[in-house]
Amino acid sequence: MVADKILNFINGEFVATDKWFDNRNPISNAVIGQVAEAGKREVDAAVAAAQAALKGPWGKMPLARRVELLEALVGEINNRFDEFLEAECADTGKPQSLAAHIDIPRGAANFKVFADMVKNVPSEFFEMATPDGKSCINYGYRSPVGVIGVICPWNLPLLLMTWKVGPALACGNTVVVKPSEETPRTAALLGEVMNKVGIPKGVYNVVHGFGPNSAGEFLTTHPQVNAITFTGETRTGEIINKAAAIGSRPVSLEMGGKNAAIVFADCDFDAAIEGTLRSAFVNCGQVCLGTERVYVERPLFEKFVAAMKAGAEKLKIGVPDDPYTGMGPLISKEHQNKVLSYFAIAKEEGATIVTGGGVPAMPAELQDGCWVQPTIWTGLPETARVIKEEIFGPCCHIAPFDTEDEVLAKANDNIYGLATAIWTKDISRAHRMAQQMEVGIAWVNSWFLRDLRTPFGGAKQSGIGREGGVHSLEFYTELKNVCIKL
Ligand code: NAD
Ligand code: 6OD
Repeated sequence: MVADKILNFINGEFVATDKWFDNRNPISNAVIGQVAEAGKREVDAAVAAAQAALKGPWGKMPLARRVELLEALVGEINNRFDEFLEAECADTGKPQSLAAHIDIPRGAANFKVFADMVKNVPSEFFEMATPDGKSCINYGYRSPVGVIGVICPWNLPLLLMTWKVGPALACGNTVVVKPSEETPRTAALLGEVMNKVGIPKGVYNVVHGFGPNSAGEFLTTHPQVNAITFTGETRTGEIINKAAAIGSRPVSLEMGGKNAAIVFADCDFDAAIEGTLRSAFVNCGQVCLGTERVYVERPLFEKFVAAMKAGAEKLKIGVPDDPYTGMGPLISKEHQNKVLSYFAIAKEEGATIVTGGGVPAMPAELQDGCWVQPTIWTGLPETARVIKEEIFGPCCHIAPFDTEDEVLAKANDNIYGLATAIWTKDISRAHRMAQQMEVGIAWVNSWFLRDLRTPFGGAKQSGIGREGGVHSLEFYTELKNVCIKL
């Protein structure tokens, strides 16, 4: 059941405040709940609870017990799968078929993978001869960093929150989470799960609110927060990076992208179309790794554009519980206005609109929803704003290319460097291209295929740092060298 009052979760208790903001469902823009906004007082209480848990039961807990509790969390998320699904779809409007396949299972898997990781990860060891003819040994010992401030976006709310909270807790830290103001439900629901499985009070805290002069700013500027991990827009990441500089606190920033797909004429055509349709339109184009620029080798260009158009026009736009829905709404009216403004800019810049470019006709009860059409453009110069700037909607520009050098130069000519998808059957070319792309993640003949042991993060203005596998351990632990003279 979707609750209509969404509360902060501090020291194991649900906490209301005297300031509320609306929670809306993007399919109709209807208000479906009220969220208690955390002020300075609640953020202070959450950070104090997290510090106390660190020095108390959580900090003193043996690793094996911590791992058991994290595994129990996975079981309990799965027991309450339908509640998480309903909450996530109420906040985002995304198709249940998508959230049931990606958001909720990954929300659980993020705890399992990092519980396994901390159980099994080895430590480095060196032995050295000493001048007195004896020796010493050195080994690396990992301690938690402390209280981690976790600032989350709205596009994959549970998945991207637990992607941080899973490794943070596995490494013995405590957390204060600030979900996006658009998507507060699953973070709050996870508080119930924490209590149910017996995670000690204060280990997991949630404060709701906005960024500036609200919970986000209060949390990231709090001197008792020992490290900050953030996912969101690059502009916001820059503000958080400045806040983290006070007190020299570590930051991990996962930020915006303007990802290019590169399609060679020798590709598996059907796979390239399926992958590019998904990377442009899944989650209504609101995936940081999604493709907004597609470069297609000239002999394949016309056929590729025609197949993309057909695929986009086949997508059923609809509500979450319709099993045939292929695409839901954008997250909010504000974001709809932003995406539509880029649709207008594309027109002004002289784009050929292959398909879409507006708002779809919807039934009366959904007319105020945040809908846009899947949109494809061609014909723009590389300098066009819709080719340079992140839109974060269901749209892409498709351009032809003739040579590898040409396409590499175009694909890399952007301030962002998050991800790419390269489609070719030539394995040497695949390696050559992947190695020269200025990105954190290069997929070949696939997209969003994730092994959580691998490094994840962005180059250039797409991010600072890597998480995933042992790279998460680097961020969420303080690595100490212990040197013992024998
Ligand atoms: P956003 O930057 O607007 O908000 C993200 C979070 O930051 C929210 O919780 C927000 O309340 C908070 N925030 C805003 N201002 C703040 C401030 N001054 N201090 C502290 N907190 C503040 O991003 P969004 O609109 O929620 O998400 C979409 C963006 O996220 C896109 O740019 C997308 O590319 C990016 N993203 C990146 C990744 C990645 O892994 N690189 C993943 C998902 C989304
Ligand atoms: O799969 C992940 O771990 C991850 N961080 C995905 C990010 C998607 C961005 O929207």
